[in-house]
Formats: sequence, C-alpha cells, structure tokens
Amino acid sequence: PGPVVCLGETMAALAPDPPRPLADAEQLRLSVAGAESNVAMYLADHGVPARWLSAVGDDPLGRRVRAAVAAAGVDVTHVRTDPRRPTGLLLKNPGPTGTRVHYYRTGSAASALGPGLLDGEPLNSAALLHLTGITPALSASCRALVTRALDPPAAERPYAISFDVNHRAALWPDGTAPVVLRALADRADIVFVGLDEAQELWGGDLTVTGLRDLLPGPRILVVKDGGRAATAVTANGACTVPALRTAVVEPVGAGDAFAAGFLAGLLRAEPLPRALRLGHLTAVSALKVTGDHGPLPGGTDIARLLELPDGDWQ
Ligand code: KDG
Repeated sequence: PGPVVCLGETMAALAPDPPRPLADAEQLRLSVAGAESNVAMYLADHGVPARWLSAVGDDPLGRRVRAAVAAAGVDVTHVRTDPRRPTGLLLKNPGPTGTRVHYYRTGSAASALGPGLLDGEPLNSAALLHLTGITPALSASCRALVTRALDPPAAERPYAISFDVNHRAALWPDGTAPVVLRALADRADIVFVGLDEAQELWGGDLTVTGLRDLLPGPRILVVKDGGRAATAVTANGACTVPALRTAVVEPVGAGDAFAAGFLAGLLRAEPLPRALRLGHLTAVSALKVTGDHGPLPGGTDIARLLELPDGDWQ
C-alpha cells in the first residue's frame, strides 16, 4: 500500500528549560511541533510508510523542522521550501494553571499552501490522507485546500481521509470553528474528536450518541474521553476500550499518537478493539515525555498488550 500522507504545518517550538513563565525564563529549548507531522512520526514508528506534506521557510528553523521529521523515518521529499515566507514558530509559556501556547505563524510558509497541493504527485499513491482542524484555521487558502480535499463524496475520492478535529481556540478568533469544523469533519471517512472538545464546540451536554447524530457522515467516528476511554462508532455499533493507566509527564502530542496508533491498526486490518488498543498504547508514548514524540514500547511488549484478555488490559 502507498503511504499515509499527513498534511499540515509544523513549527519550531521554544519552551523555557527548566519550565517557568516565559516572562522570566533565561534559557529556552528548541524542538519541533506539529499535529500532523506527529501523526506521521508515530506511524513511521509503527512501520507504516508516512509522508509529511507541508511547506517551511528557507531559513534555519525550516531546515531544523524538516530534518527532525525526516530523522523519525518520515518521507519529507515533497515538503516545499518557500523562499518568501518564514517557518512558523510556537512559544510555550508554562504557568501555575498549565502551559499556554503563543503562536507566531501568521503569514508563515505553510499558511500559504492552497488547493493546488492536491493536484500534485505527492498524493498519487496515498493510502490515506490525514488532515486536522488546525489547517483550515491558518488562512483562506489553507481552508480552501482542506475544503477541496473533503468536497467530493467519499466514494469518489482516490484515498480515504482521516480528520482530527483538533480545535485550537486561539486560531479561531472569529468564532466560526463550530460551523466550519463540523462541516469538514462530517465529510471525512474517519474522524477523531475529544468528548470535551466536542462539548466545547457543539454543546456542553453532548454524549457519544449525540455526537454521532451531529456527525453521521464518517464511516468511523472515534470519540476520546480524556484519559479514560475511547469509543469507535461505525454502522455496526459502538466499541469502547479503556485507556491504559499511566503517569502523565506532559499530555501534548497524545492525541496525535493515539490517532497514529489507531490508523496503523486499521491499515493492518486489525479489528476495532485492537486498533483502539494500539491508539491507547501509542498515546502512552507521548504522555511519558515532555516533547510530543516519545519512543514506542518494543515489538514484543506491543504484541503482549494486544493479546491481553480484556480484564487485564489497563
Ligand atoms: O497536537 C500537538 C500540537 O498541538 C502541537 O504540536 C502544535 O500543531 C500544533 C498546533 O498547531 O497547535
């Protein structure tokens, strides 16, 4: 099968090290942050061919980002270099109530991507296209790109599309996220959404059933209930698998890891309960590290976890 193509912006990320408010930090650690490239890296860890599609600036941070994603085993040969626009940047600001993120990505190289990207050869052999709700928030051209990808009915598309809602409130100052993200998500084949995220977007008392009524389109709707469980809803019913209990060092990246594990399972034609287990065990890899991307358990540990009787899972 062809690669999973993960399309979206990846930024350089700066975080105070040791963690403290940015306003009085002296040293910052440089890393790389991008929901879609996180998915690509975890897919590669699972042995699934993954390609990251994006643009970076012709600058040192762009080279850093590209090299970091490539070093994780992801195909970056189709990533564009924009000579006129910079690589996006994200600053993490740890505070007493958690870490806030400050974006410096307006006018970035990736925000200038547009629908023409879908005509290109990078998508020719794709087994799956993975998109998130971050991209349509970046610019009008990025929104047109995601809209065009999802416009044809699923049966007419050359590849399946997975869509992680990934609501980033800071990117939607005009308040259009609920309408835009619902319309896009409903046209994808596979959708990932957090229950709390869905409640924030579409109504405080939403349940998994209510959410399915709101998004009847996707063949598979995966609803994540925080660190507790995830439910996959299909035409055949719903299947819930509890999350693995683990100490959380830092949660960022866990949603991307979960999506990658679940997609890796689907692409290997695993039944849904095993695909959900793969999602959860991949999420643990992200929960255990301060960055977005941590090492997977070894192959024999993964096999053992997948085979555990339901009562011993967790
Ligand atoms: O899912 C993790 C991402 O949120 C992080 O890596 C940064 O892609 C990012 C974004 O746009 O917030």
